[in-house]
Amino acid sequence: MRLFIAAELPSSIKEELSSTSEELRPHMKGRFVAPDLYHVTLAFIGEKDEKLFPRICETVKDACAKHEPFEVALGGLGFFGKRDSATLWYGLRETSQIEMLAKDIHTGLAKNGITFDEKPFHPHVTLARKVSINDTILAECRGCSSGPVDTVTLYRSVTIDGILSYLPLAQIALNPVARR
Ligand code: 2AM
Repeated sequence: MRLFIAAELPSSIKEELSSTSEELRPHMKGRFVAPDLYHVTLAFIGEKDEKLFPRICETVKDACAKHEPFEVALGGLGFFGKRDSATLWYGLRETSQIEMLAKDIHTGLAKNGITFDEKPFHPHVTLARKVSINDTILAECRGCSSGPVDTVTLYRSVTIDGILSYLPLAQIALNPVARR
């Protein structure tokens, strides 16, 4: 199973991402992500045996129990990779809480012997892949919506008939009384 752990975004942010995507399409060629797939990856675990599933779930539960729901806000557009075949994303502002949550998940995974992609955490939402970057449009775009993150999902990534989909295997709520 190809697995990753992600923070769910509030609908206010997803709606802005979806309408920005529609505005960008005529200006940047690429494979735009369907709005129902928008998420912020907290840890990419990759291919793992099914028998590790309970251990991964427990790790996510333990980390989520230590965190209250928090606000995130959209920042600006950016990209990874080459300018003619880039991954286009929206960054987040006010990232200290999502960074602490990701850090606790990473620590738990490592402690429980679950390997994951250890590239530095850069909270973002991928809007499109294989994009030709248009600098003017990139600089003009600035997100304005914000909203709460209150759920973390363990996803299985599958491609069926060439169509990528993310199947939620477990949804874990953040803990409203974590700090009390
Ligand atoms: P992306 O949004 O930057 O493309 C499922 O593939 C999710 O895991 C995507 O959100 C993807 O990030 C993220 N991810 C992080 N590291 C990855 C890796 N090494 N390979 C594939 N996906 C990765």
